[in-house]
Amino acid sequence: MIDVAVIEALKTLVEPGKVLTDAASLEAYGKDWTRQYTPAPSAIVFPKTTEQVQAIVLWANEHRVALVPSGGRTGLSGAAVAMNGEVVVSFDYMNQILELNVTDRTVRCQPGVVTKQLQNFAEENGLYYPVDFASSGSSQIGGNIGTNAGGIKVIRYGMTRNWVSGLKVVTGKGDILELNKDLIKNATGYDLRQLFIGAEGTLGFVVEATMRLDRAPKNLTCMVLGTPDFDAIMPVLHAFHGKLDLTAFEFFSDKGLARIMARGDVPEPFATKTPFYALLEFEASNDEIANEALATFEHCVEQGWVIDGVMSQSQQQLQNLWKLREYLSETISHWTPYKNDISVTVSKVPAFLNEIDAIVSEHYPDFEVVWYGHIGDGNLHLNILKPEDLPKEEFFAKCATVNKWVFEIVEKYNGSISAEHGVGLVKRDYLEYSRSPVEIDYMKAVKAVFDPNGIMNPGKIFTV
Ligand code: S2G
Ligand code: ZN
Repeated sequence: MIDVAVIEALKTLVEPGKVLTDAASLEAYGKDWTRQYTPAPSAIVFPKTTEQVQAIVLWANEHRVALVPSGGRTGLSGAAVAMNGEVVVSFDYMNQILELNVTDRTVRCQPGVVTKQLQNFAEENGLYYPVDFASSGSSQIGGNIGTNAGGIKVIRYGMTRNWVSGLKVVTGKGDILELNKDLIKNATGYDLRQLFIGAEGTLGFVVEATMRLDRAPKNLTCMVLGTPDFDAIMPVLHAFHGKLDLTAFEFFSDKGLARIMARGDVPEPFATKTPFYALLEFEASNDEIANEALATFEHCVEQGWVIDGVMSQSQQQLQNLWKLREYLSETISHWTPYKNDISVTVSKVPAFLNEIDAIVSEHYPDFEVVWYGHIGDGNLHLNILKPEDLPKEEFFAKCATVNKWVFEIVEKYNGSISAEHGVGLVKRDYLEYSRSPVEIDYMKAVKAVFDPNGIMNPGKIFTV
C-alpha cells in the first residue's frame, strides 16, 4: 500500500474532498463490469482540470505509484480494474461539454461526458453522434476512446476511432499533447491521436476530446427476420446490403430471444419461433426505399433464407424491436455469463461460428450458450450462462479450458480475440492468438516512450 504521507501529498494536488479512501469508494471505483476480479485500489482521486491531471501524473512518477483510469466503469475486459493498490483516477468531475462548432460539426468535451449525454446534445442541435451500444447510458467518452468502442452502428459509421478529430492528452511522462488540432487533413507525420484510441489508458490520460458529428438519420426503420439456421443470415445480409444503405445488421439466437421474452416487458416480434433472428436497420427516407426493403424481404422468403419477419411502422415499434437485441447483455448478466467478444472478416463468419459452436457444445453439453452480436461487421458475442447450482469459480475454470480451443479457431480464421471490448486483464494472456510476438514487442516499445516508469495502468493489454 502507499505511504500515508504520499497520499497526503496527492490531496494537495486536487480540491478538498477529491481523494477518497473509504472502503465503499475503493470497492465501487476499483472495478468495471467484470466480476472475476477483487477491487483493491489505495485511493480514488477526482481531478477537475488538465493541470490537476498533469500534477497527479508527475506525482505518480515521483513516487512510482500506478494509476488506473476510470470512466463509466462499464468495461468488460478489466481495463479499469484496480486490484494491486493502484490509485484510480476518476473523470466524474471532468464531465463538461465545452464547445459546439456547427460549421465543423464537432463537439469539444471532457472525458467524463456520458456517451448518451453527447448523443442527446448532438440531437438537440440537429446533429447525430453515431457510436451506440448497450452501455451508452453510463459509459463515458474517455472510456469509449480508451477502448475504441464499437457497438451496433459500426456497419455504417465505424468505431469510435472514426469520430475523434482531436485529443488533448497527458502522457505517462506528464507532458500535455494537443493531437491533430481537430483537422480533417493533417499529413505531418505519425498520427499520435490514433495511438491513444484503444490504448486502454496505458499511454496516458485523455483530458479533452473533440468528437465529430454526422447529419441526423431520416426515418430510421428496423426489421427483425426469423431464419431457419445461422447460415441463412449471411445471404440475408448480402441481399439487404446490396439494396439498402444499412445502419445496423445484428443477430441473436432463439435462446437469446427466450431470455428477453421471459422478462415480460418486451413485445414478441412475431408468433413464429425460429432458431436465429437478424435485426437490420436503414433510413426509409422515402417510400421507394421502404418498398425496396419489402421486396428484398419477399425475395429472402422465396429463397428460404427467411421464415417470418416484421418491419417497424413507428418509432415506438422501432424501439421495441431494438430492445430484443439491446436488452440481451443486461438480461443475461443475471446468469454470470462467461463472455467472449470475437471477430473475423464477414465472409468467414458462417464457417467460423459453426466451428466455435461445435467445440463449445461438445465441451459444454449442459451449459446454455447464447449467441448474439454485430454480424454485419463480423463481431460475435458468445455468452455461456452459468448453471444456477454451479459455483462461479468452478464455472469460470471450466469455461477457461475452452478458451484455448476458441482462440485457436480465432487464430485459424485470422480473427481477433477481442473485437470491441478491449484486452484489459481478461484477454491479456491470450494476446498472441491475435498479435505476433514481434508486434507485441513494438507495442511495448511504444508504451515505454509514453510511460517510461510504467505507472499507466500497468498489467493491462500485456503483462508488465
Ligand atoms: C453487445 C455488450 C456487452 C456484452 O451487446 O453488443 O457488446 O457482450 C455487447 O454483453
Ligand atoms: Zn457488442
